Amino acid sequence: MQEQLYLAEDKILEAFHKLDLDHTGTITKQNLKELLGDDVDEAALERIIKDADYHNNGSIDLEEFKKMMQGGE
Ligand SMILES: [Ca+2]
Repeated sequence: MQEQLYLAEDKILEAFHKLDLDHTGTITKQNLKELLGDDVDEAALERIIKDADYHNNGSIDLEEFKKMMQGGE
């Protein structure tokens, strides 16, 4: 059980670092844009950020990302 939890945490961390292209410790709309390409819908990106942005500061930090990945338990 414990090991499974740890593994999940590890995977989340890995995913977070992949998305945080400029290694600022937060995932921004700009990060997602660079990752997904310029033709992606700006409003869709804003929605993704807003969904996870519990602190309402316009970017997703690790804490917020974890919450998003682990869902509302
Ligand atoms: Ca935030």
